[in-house]
Amino acid sequence: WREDIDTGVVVLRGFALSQADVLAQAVHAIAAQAPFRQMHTPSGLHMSVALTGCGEAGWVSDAHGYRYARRDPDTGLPWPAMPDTLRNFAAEAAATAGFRNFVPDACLINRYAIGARMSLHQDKNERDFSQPIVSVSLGLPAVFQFGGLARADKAQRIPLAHGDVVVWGGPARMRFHGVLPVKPGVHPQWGEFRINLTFRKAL
Ligand code: MD3
Ligand code: FE
Repeated sequence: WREDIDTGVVVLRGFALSQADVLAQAVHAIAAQAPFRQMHTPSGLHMSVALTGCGEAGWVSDAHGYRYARRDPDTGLPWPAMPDTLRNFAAEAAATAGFRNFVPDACLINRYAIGARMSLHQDKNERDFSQPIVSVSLGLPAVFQFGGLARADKAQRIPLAHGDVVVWGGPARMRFHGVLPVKPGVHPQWGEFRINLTFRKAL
C-alpha cells in the first residue's frame, strides 16, 4: 500500500480510510465557520474548485495575487484552528513517508464538484520548501497529474481514490501538478464531491 512514485513522492493507499469519519467531521466543522468559496485568479477568472482551510493561515487569491493570509477575507475572522486530530494525522502520514517532525501550520481544503479541475501549477507561496506537503483525497476519485520542474514536462497520471494520502517533498516539492476534471459519480460519504486536504508548513 506504500508506493514510491518518484524521489520525494510517496503514495499511501487507503491511509486515511480508518480516519474517514474524523476527517469528515473536521471538514464540516471548519466549513461551518469558514464556508467553501470559489476564489478568483489575479486575472479575474473564477476557479472551479471551492476552498476553505484551517490553521494559522489560509491560502487566498484575489486581484492582488496569491498568498497566505492569517484571516479569512470573507469573514474577517482568523481561520478556524487546526484540530489536533488533523495535525497529528498529517504528521503520522509524513513520518510514514520518511519525513520526520512535520508540523503543519495550514490545511487547505479543496472541494471539487463534478467537472471541477485544477490546472498545472507549482505550490510556491510557502516560505520553507524543505517541508513536505501531505495531501488527503476523500470522496469521488480523480486523476492527478504529476509533471516535472518545467511546465512543459510530460506529466504522469496518478489515480487517487477516497482515503489515499500522498506525501510530496524533497526534490518533488516544486514539481508542476494538477487535477483532471472530476468525472460524474456519487460517493457514499461525500455525494457528488471530491475533497482534498493539503497540510503545509506555510509560514
Ligand atoms: C506535487 N491540490 O491545492 S494536492 C493545491 O487534489 C493542489 O486538490 C491538489 O495542488 C488537489 O495546491 C493536489 C497534491 C500536491 C500538493 C503539492 C505538491 C501535489 C504536489 C507539490 C509538489 C508536487
Ligand atoms: Fe498544488
